Amino acid sequence: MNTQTYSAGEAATEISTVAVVGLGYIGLPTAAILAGKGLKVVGVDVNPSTVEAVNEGRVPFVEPDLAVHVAGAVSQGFLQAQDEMPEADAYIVAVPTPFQEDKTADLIYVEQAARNIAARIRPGNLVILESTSPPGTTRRMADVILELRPDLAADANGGKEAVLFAHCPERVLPGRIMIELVTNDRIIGGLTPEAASTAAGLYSTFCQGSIHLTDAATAEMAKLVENAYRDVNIAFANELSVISDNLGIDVWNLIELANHHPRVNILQPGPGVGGHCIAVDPWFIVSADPENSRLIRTAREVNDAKPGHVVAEVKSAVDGIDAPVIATLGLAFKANIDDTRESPAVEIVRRLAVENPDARIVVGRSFLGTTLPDELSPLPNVETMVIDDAVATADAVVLLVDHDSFREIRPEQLAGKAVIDTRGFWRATA
Ligand code: SAJ
Repeated sequence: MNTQTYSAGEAATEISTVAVVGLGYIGLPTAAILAGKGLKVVGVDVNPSTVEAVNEGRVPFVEPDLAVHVAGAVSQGFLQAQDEMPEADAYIVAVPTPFQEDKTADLIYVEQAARNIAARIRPGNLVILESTSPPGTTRRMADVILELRPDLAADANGGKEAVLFAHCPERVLPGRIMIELVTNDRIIGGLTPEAASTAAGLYSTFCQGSIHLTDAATAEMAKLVENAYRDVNIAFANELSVISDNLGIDVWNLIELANHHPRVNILQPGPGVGGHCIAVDPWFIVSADPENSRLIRTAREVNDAKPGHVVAEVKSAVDGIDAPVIATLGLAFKANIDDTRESPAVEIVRRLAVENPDARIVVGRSFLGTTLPDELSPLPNVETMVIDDAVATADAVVLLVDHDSFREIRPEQLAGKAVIDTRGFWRATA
């Protein structure tokens, strides 16, 4: 299929009802934005507390501006949530696609959504997969539906009536979702050209960026490639930080200087790479072609090894202190959000606690308050504490996430303590 591009507002849609399947970090913002454009949106989720929260106009997680969109859409009657699949003109599937032990994608939630859609779908309907998926998943989702509905086909042929299937990968950055949903360009890959252009019509109701049309497998791969590209670049920065530590060089200074070159733009090292996207998606490429994905695999391994490097650094900082107190700041996978999925910060705290049973790990309260993630709550030597007390009581302070609120910690509070700043956070304010 040739690549075609739509500009904002160019395509039209006859779709008036949309079911958004999965009300998580992508599904709920998308549902709220579509509802804000006057489409009738039903959000479908298996979690009763999510359904209840949305129907009360509340959001179950922290994302700037989302709450106001959801509350407005629900109060005006354009958005409601339920656990059953409704009939709709279009279905948007935004369910998790986790990876399994062997790093291959687990498509169980996509397949379950497909089975539920099969029971409701009518000729002419559109089904869009938004979940990040290995190449071939949109086709597989269509196959699950069409096996259950032999009266329908992905292409009108043999007397069957057509339904439309497309992949439209989400590309928004957590923390900026409500802005980027509207302003980012989108890629839409159809199983047929008609499916792609019909999906473009739906997305053009809110997307102000350009919408680029292609086939489904290319769209699936494009999304994986975007995140693998970022992972490889972060791995470069993380590898530099380890080399610099060994050579006694300040990596932040080094990167800042190198980035003055007009064609060099090195990213920032950190405690590792987390989140449900960049830490996961590159593996889908590796499992699609293990032999030829050497760089992508190595980047994953470099980033996954970074928490171990931080743990070793902290251990050496408190070496010789009897029953040390270690304050850790931040548990989320990145700044100013409450999402701890695949978070290197959680992994570092867990390992510090398990590998140093005599140490007390005090987690400074930020986005999660007094709640510890499941990986940490059973550990006897981990507790939360208000930030000032955690810092005051600690022998070593480990900054794991660059939350804005940590700016309130004054330099004199850190005096005389070992400071392990994995983000170059305090250096930036110096
Ligand atoms: N990180 C660094 N150094 C950096 C940048 C990031 O260590 O210079 C770390 C972060 O701390 C975090 C991880 O990488 O642990 C990922 O953070 P991120 O901000 O790079 O990306 P995500 O996971 O929040 O969102 C990414 C985005 N993809 C790209 O930028 C290519 C987003 O656009 C996607 O929509 C999202 O993945 C997704 O859902 O796939």
